[in-house]
Amino acid sequence: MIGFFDSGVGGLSVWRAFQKEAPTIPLLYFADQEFCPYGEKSHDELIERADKIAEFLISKGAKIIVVACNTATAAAIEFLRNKYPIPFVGMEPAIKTAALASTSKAVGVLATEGTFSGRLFNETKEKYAKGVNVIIQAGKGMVDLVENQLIGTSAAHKVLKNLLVEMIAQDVDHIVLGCTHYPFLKNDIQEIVGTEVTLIDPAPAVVRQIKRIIDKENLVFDNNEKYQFYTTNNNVSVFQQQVIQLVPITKNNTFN
Ligand code: DGN
Repeated sequence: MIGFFDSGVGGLSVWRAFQKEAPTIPLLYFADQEFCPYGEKSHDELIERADKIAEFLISKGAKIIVVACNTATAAAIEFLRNKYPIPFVGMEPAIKTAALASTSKAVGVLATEGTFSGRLFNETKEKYAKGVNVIIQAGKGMVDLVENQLIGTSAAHKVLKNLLVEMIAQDVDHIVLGCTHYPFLKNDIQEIVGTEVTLIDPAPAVVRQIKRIIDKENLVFDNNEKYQFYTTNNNVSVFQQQVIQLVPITKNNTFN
């Protein structure tokens, strides 16, 4: 089994990309909704949560863990890799892809404060975005839009319009969706910025990395298409509705 975790349902954007490519591998998705959002939590708090969740996923049989959250990756992936013997795949800040593809030499990055303050983001920006104007914007309120099932609503439009003003003014031609919740708002964002701006979802690159690890480590799964979903929120039926709305696969699903 492969374990995925995030502060909430955002990591399902990575889960769905992997599930589409490898539909027979059993997957366990863990949403830490009781502690959502992760964006403004301290690195120490995030390490503590990631540690507990990894222990749980390994106890359930995870052979790989995907940290399907940019904020938790920034805070905790080194800790997890040092502590546990299984491979961990984290989220990559896709600035390199955006900077290389940009012709206007202006790119936008939407992510959480936690991601922007992490070493990974700043090193990647230094290394790969020289000579490119990188406009960063913390996506305040965007996680709530996805968690509260407000995708495609006028409330979503209002929040996003304010957040995107600066990027539009600076003439960006690519925007990185640097939080796993954000790809679920892709249509809403595209409507505001126009189709000439390319939105970059890092999920496909992460899926390629998971597949490389499966091959390299010769990992074998029992191919039973079983999907398990866990939440730390005590309202499992709300979680179930959220999952079905975002990744409408109802076959062989169990919820806890
Ligand atoms: N989905 C997460 C991320 O990719 O950063 C966390 C967002 C949050 O909890 N604020």
